[in-house]
Amino acid sequence: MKLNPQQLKEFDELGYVFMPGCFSEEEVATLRAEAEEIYKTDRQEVWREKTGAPRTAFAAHTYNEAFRLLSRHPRLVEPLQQLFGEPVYVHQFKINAKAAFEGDVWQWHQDYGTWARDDGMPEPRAMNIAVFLDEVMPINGPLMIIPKSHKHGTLAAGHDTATTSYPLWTLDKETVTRLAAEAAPPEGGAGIVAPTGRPGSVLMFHGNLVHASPPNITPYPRKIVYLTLCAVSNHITKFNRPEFIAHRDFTPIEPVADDALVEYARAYKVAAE
Ligand SMILES: O=C(O)CCC(=O)C(=O)O
Repeated sequence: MKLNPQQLKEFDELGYVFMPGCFSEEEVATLRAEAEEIYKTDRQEVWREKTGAPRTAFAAHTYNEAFRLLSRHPRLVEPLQQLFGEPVYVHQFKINAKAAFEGDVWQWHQDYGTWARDDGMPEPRAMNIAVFLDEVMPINGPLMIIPKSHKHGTLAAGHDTATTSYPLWTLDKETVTRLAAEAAPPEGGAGIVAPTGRPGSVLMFHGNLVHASPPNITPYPRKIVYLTLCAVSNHITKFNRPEFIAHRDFTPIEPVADDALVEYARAYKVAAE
């Protein structure tokens, strides 16, 4: 699958492309069920909120077949090969839980800020692709983004190791206020958007796009997979973080067949009956 000229224009201008209905409910239901099972394990890759609720599960594509297929899916991989003009590899893979009542905040940040400072990634030629596993609503801790903020390069940031269980290079309030004011429509309104939608929706966003998410105090969980793909020639040069957080296998991804997840979901259903 390739991005069309309109999507390429939007990506350049706004820093993101939102694709509702990219995966069917049949494809996503299996991933959702598998994610719940992974959160129950005590693997080192499963990180928890301060309350003990799951926060994120790293690297599930290395030990779970459904997520392996997702990480190589042509609907996610081919648009990035197109944008970067070369093969890509998996830099990071997370299933963020944002658990009902307990999912904690993600402070304002740019992903590339962390990849550059912690992992020595040379250029912002890597991107997060968010795949919604649950319905993402305005009320259950959606991802919030500041359109056009990717045009500002990599901004000054502080290393936040205190407010949540996951260390992150975060932006100060003045910077976020300025960027949101710049992005606000001239007729008035907010300069921050929160794409919402059904499970199976996909959001691709530039590595320098500023984003965050609030806590989830609702009974509705909000699981999102973040697949981070990096251009192979732009691979990381520092190995400070554990391998399961910042991967060191720079082998180009060979996409699987477009129906690989449906086939897996059908076989999974038969096995469960
Ligand atoms: O899951 C979220 O709400 C935010 C995740 C995020 O910002 C990230 O992984 O960089």
